[in-house]
Amino acid sequence: MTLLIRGGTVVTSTGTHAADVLVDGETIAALFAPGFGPSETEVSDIEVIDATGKYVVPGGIDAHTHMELPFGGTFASDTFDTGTKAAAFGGTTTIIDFAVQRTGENVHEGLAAWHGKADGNCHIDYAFHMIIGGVDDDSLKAMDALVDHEGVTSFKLFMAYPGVFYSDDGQILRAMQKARENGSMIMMHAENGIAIDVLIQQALSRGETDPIHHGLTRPSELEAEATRRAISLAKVAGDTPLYIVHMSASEALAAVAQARDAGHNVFAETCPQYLYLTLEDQLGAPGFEGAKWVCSTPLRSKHESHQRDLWRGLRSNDLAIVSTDHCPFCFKDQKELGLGDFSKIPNGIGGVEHRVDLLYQGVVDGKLSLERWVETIATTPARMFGLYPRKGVIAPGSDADIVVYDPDGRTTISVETHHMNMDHSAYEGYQIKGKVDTVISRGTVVVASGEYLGRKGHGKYLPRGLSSYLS
Ligand code: DUC
Ligand code: ZN
Ligand code: ZN
Repeated sequence: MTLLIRGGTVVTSTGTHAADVLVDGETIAALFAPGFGPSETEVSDIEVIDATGKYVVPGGIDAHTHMELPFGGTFASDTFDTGTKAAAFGGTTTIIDFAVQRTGENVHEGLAAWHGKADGNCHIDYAFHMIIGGVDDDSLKAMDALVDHEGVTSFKLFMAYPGVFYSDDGQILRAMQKARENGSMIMMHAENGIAIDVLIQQALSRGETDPIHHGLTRPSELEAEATRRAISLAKVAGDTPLYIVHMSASEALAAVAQARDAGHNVFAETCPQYLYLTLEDQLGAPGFEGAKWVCSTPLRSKHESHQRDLWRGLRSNDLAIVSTDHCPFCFKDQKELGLGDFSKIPNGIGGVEHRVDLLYQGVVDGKLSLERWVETIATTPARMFGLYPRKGVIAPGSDADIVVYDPDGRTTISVETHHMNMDHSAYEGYQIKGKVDTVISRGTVVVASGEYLGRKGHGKYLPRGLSSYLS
């Protein structure tokens, strides 16, 4: 099948220009100056997509999702089937999910389990990072094997969640030294979990059980402290590439900016929830309502500078990527596990369907350029995690993962209309001045005018190379 996307404005990380895009099979064949592409009479079996007045952008890459993650006595409520379909609706054509090794488990078995969940169930392409929940001789050896043979080239460690995923400083240093040897990236959940657990116990003993105390017991200073410590350990390990996930705090961002200015291989991402939602307005909602927004790192105070600084960090590239940390839990029976004790609320917000739209709203609001929108949602994730130039760019030879985005369309986010397996929306009622019009995954139209045309099993596993940003 040949597709011609005609009349649109192609946006890439480096510029915006009118062009027609020809897709042959699963890949992009050519870009033409407007009107210079083939006509219907010249090519048989050609489908023309009229993109007049619309942007033509690379399919979104969400580099941080947790389908079916076991957490807090339950599982994230999206399967690879429901979650990747929802992602496609929202203009995301690749996810990088986190396979899990928990303390005491075997890394290879953890990865195999993740393949078992995803294989044959995905609507869009997918890749894996690996959570290393128990750094020891075996898991360090497994890191080499994953880089060399499995296409897994990034490893997440946790400075939070003692007893679950937590690594101490010695374990972190060893994993960083290993990553330095094999060229992979260390991704860090940077919060001082030992200190946080003390604050949680003190709050609970004072009878402070509401969801807002989740945020109050995870102060931004403890995100910053962990971020600074992670950077120091990465330096000591030989300047290991370090990627701080789900950054929410100004002080942590300042630490990353300082390290980057000094020339270190330090990168960071933020997520839409930290750009739009706040401790007071969401986590502090009356009664138990705030449980919907319990995630870690937590939402920050609107009376502090965090959101302003995060938007600025996105513009300056101190924040390289916007991912979702998609980790949905239903309110009923899942978030409710923490009724009367905020520390038992499963941590996570679902948003895989809304990232492209929510960041486009940043363009509308004058906080990001169009090119930077594309860069932070697609191109940089591809480069950062070894998928470029197959993904993340509209160029001949790249996979035909393309979104036609309508700046004149309107999107209202609601549980009534979303496709994620969640009984509420973290962004209920949010209005976006833009709309995903058509979504193409490897040359197949999977969404057109709100209608779903894709299929479970279309999505393929993407073994990844090393990051393009590292020598
Ligand atoms: N943070 C979350 O909010 N959920 C899953 C894991 C994490 O680090
Ligand atoms: Zn995390
Ligand atoms: Zn996460």
